[in-house]
Amino acid sequence: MHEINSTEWEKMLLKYKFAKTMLEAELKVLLEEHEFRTGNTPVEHIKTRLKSETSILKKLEDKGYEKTVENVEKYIHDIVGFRIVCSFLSDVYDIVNIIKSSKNFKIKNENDYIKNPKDTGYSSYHLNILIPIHLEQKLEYVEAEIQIRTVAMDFWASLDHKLQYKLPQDIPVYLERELLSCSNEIKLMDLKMQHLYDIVKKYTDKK
Ligand code: 0O2
Repeated sequence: MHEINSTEWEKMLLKYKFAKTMLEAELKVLLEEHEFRTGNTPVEHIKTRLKSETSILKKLEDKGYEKTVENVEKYIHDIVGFRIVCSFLSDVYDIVNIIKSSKNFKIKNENDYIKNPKDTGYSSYHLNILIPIHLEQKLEYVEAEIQIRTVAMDFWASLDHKLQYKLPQDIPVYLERELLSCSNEIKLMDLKMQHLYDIVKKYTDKK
């Protein structure tokens, strides 16, 4: 095993770029079909990104692995990253089911950090999928991470990310506690909004 040279980077990143394009197209079709069938628009917005070389190498280093192609493919699960931000809690689970129903990729693993939030207070539904890509007449499965969350969860995660990145050292305990308390308040807000949504739906479904 050797450190990654520039040709290997180019070839590897191309594969992830193709996977991102395929996933964008597939999601567009799945969501439009859902909207057509139900009249419901569950998605507020979608953010996509390819992790930069610098971030990939930093993550490998943080995890204690050598900087090789094999290790990138084995240990970095979010080179292709999608974040789907939904309006209501029920929309998150609708989106999860829509994605799982696709025959065009495999589910590798999933984590429901909404039912079981991280100790930090982080909530989101994570789906890691495998996208089939044909390269040089060979079939390969390329991984992508999809984070699905409500607007409220996204608000918390974005600000938490900003605050933590500004800190030169580990986060102080009292800040940790305050962030957790904000996350709990946001959870209540999501539940209240869901309740209101359910009431509104009862009225609109009657029509
Ligand atoms: P970034 O900059 O958002 O990409 P791994 O994927 O290998 O890091 P693991 O445990 O398999 O590790 O993945 P996990 O925990 O399911 O998902 C990691 C990602 O979730 C993070 O990616 C964040 O995007 C998000 N996340 C997890 N915990 C927190 C948290 O406490 N606060 C915030 N704001 N986001 C969180 P990265 O690569 O760490 O960061």
